[in-house]
Amino acid sequence: MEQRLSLKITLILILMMVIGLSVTSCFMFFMDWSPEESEEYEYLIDEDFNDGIADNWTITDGTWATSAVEYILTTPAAFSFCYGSYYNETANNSFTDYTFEANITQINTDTNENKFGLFFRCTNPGSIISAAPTHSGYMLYIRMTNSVGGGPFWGLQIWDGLGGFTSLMPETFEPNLSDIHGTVNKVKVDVQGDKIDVYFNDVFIQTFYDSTYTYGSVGLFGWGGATANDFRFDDVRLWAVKE
Ligand SMILES: [Ca+2]
Ligand SMILES: [Ca+2]
Repeated sequence: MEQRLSLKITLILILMMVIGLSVTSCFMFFMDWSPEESEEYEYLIDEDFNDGIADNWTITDGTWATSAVEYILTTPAAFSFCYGSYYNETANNSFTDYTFEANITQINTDTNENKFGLFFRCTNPGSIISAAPTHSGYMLYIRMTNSVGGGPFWGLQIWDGLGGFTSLMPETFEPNLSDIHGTVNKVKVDVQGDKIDVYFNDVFIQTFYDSTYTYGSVGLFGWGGATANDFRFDDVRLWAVKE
């Protein structure tokens, strides 16, 4: 009898554990576990441009305007020229590990040279189009299409501060991006030590390991094309683990 009783108790305990685990996993499934919701993290940039002011942004090249909705870059019809705006480039280029994201859109339908996206870990924010280019850091770009056609594409480059770059990710087709002009794409990069994670539209895409730049500021950019380009940036956020 005693053996039966202890067997019953054991079975009941196992049943309670199974129920407990199921309830916990259901709870975790429905919870939002994104780091931006956590008290462990703090925003260092949180800009929606809805006040009509691009607070702490420094324009390096190009014509940038702030509507009460978003940050607008108009590039001239200047093939292979890049235009950037950096977040407070002199004061905040010591960011180290962080997550950086923005909603980015191309309005016009130039079908050729039209890269745009995020600069991160810029140790020397500056022009990459002048006669003496100084920009150094990573460039994560998306592109609706290219001269060959197809798309959308993306790529990840390391700029050396002398106008040259190497590709961590050569231009690649990516189905999780939209190639419909006027449609928002959310671009996100997470840098922790030498680990670089890329996300598009909240979908994890790929991890890279590179230690060329371990700290630096962030920026937004768009390239000129065969025609003038109209790029839009919104909901630019950067967060990091609280000190
Ligand atoms: Ca906005
Ligand atoms: Ca603002």
